This record gives sequence, C-alpha cells and structure tokens, in this order.
Amino acid sequence: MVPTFYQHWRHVFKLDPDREITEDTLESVCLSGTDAILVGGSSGVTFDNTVELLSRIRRYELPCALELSDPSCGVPGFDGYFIPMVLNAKRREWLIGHHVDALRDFGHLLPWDSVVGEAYLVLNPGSTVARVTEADANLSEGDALAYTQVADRLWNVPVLYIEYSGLFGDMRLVRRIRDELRQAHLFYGGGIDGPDKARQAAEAAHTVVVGNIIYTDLQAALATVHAVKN
Ligand code: 1GP
Repeated sequence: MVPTFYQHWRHVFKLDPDREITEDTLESVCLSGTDAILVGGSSGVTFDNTVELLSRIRRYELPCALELSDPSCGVPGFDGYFIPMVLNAKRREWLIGHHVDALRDFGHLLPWDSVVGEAYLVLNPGSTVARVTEADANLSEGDALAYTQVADRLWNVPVLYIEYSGLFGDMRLVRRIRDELRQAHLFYGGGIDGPDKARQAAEAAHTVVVGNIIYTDLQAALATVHAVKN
C-alpha cells in the first residue's frame, strides 16, 4: 500500500535544518494553520541539525515529514519520509544511484509504510538543487509534459514535485502538468513570497510548498496559509 498521509495537504512550510530559526518564528509557523512541516534542504543538512529541528517541531501537534536525500541524515521519528528522485538530473546518481546505495545498506531499516517516492522536476536552472544535480532545467513545455508522463504513467510515482526553488514558476505550465496526471499528487514549490503567488500556486497544484520567505518576511509567509486554504 502506498502511504497517503500527505494527500490532504494543501499548504506546507518547508524548513531547512541548515538555517537558523528562532523559537518565536518556529512557533508562528507551527501554529499558522499550515497542514504540515516538510524538513529538507539542498546543502548543509546533517543528522544532528535534522534531529535538533525535529525535536523543536515536535512540541507542536502538526505532521512533520522529512525529505531524505542523504541516508546519513535518516533521523527516525518523522511522520513520513519523501525520497526525492530528480527526473532531469544529468548526474545519474540523483535519479537512482544514491537510492540504490542507501537501500543496500539501510533498506531493511526504513519504515516503508510511511515512505513515499517523490519525482522532482527541477525547472529553475539557478537553484542550488539544479547546480548540485546538474539538472537540465531549461525544458520546453513538451519536455516537461513528457517527464510528467514518465513519472506518473510509466513509473507510477506517488508524488511529482515541480521545483522552482527561489523563483516563481510558470503557473500555466504547472496547471498543464497537473491536468496531465493520472495518479500522482502534485507539489509545487518556488518563489512564493506572499498571498498572491500562494493563491496562484494553489490554483495550479495540489500542494503548495513555501520555503525561503519564512526566513526573510515571516508575516508574508504566514499570509500564504490563508491564501491557499481559503
Ligand atoms: C524549496 O520548493 C521549496 O525546495 C520552496 O521554494 O524556498 O523558493 O519558497 P522557496
């Protein structure tokens, strides 16, 4: 059975274990009415900073999931685990290699009832994730839709994540991608800096992920919750 714990999430805040967050900010984020916290980052994530962030988030009642891209950061105790696979990575290990290495050693330890495969399509060439994975992020619409079909129809991946990290994406394209899906759940993240963009993203994707603005403009970040959920 594929886990379904994320399927009702409309709004998610993404927290990076490698970035400082004050208790006050964390409290505001966790009590904001968002559906869940997603923990993850493209660089500087360690077991220790992940444990520390999880233990702080656990003071609140909302669900908390980990995007697990490095097995050495596999902290137990999250409500769910997303395993990213970067569809358009030129470095093959980010599509499949790291996963095989990790499962060879740790496959028997994973809580499979709460593990979800997450196909990433990276569409901002300037993002850290694009640099790290050497993603071919300058895709035509036809390419993006073809990747979507591969993930959704050939591989039956439960979550497709359209990742524009740091840049607000093309919502018309995101909507086209959503309309193409037969079974996958669509996450969108990137460049949401307030309620207007949050609303647009909510009209295009099933789940809206808000990250960086938490650290630079908390009030704008908090306003995205209402915009998405109402
Ligand atoms: C990053 O998609 C998330 O992985 C959110 O993007 O930081 O640009 O909000 P932002």
